[in-house]
Amino acid sequence: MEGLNGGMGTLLEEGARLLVLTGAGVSAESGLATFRDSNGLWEQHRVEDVASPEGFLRDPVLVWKFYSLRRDQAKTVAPNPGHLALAEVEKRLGDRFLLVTQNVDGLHQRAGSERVIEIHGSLFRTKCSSCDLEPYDDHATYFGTLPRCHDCERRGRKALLRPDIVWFGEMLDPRHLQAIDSFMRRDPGSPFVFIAVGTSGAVWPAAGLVNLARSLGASTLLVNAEPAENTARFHQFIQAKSAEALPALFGVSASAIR
Ligand code: BV8
Repeated sequence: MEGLNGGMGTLLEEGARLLVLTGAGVSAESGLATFRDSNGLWEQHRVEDVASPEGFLRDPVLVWKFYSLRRDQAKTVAPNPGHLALAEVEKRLGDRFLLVTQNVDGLHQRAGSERVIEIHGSLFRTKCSSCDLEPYDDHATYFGTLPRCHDCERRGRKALLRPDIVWFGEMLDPRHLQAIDSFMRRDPGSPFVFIAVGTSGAVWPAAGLVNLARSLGASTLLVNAEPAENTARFHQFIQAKSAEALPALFGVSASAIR
């Protein structure tokens, strides 16, 4: 594991590219429950039941309550040293760095990360469930009253607004997948490191990104509190908590972390 054994220094010298994929585990130390912990915590419903188009059709009041609770909760927590270390790495690597997150909580951006692809959408964006209304920033909460699309109403149609989240059974944004693919295939001669952090490897197609990275010659590392479903796909596995492991891994001292 050339790139990482030498630490950040090696990556910087070799002009390596670094793609980091994060999951709910990276936000755990900020106080946000992961999906493995939260299943059943939300109104006794499985996440797949409320985080799906069928769930929204069946009970939009419950789904907006689920996401409104998470909007409120995400506002009360702060980025942790794991988020801040990733923002620091981006400053050092610039366009040789890409952060792909399954998280919808916005904590990476609040930590200062800018080169972020939110492949499962964002808690703090709302879109129309029917028309092509541009998703917009929305920090409001909807308990009971359901927000409706004014553009549709102007056309004489009734349509509910929904969170701009990729639900189970919905396609990921092809533009996101294209951007990830292009980054992985750029400068084929340069060293390429793929690190997954805080993810159970249970959700596809995000769980398959390590396979694409390996096929393109990447050195791959998983940093997770426990073995993941796809641990075997990684060259190296570090069992650790991300808020401790990431600053150490990237040689980001506490002083560099605001
Ligand atoms: C799609 C938004 C296809 C919701 C989310 C094969 C290929 C393609 C699809 C599938 C497939 N097999 C099955 C599918 C269907 C499905 C899927 O993957 N199902 C799973 C359950 C089997 N995939 C989809 O539906 C995807 N869509 O492929 O469409 C298609 C094709 C044609 C036409 C139409 C459609 C869409 C998936 C996106 C779903 N949306 N998020 C929301 O957030 O409200 S996924 C959701 O789950 C979150 O994004 C979350 O991130 C993710 C859970 O994964 P993790 O992030 O890994 O979180 P988890 O809790 O599981 O794990 C946390 C880990 O952290 C744990 O391992 C823990 O040990 C560790 N940890 C905890 N604390 C720490 C820590 N690690 C380090 N430090 C710590 N402190």
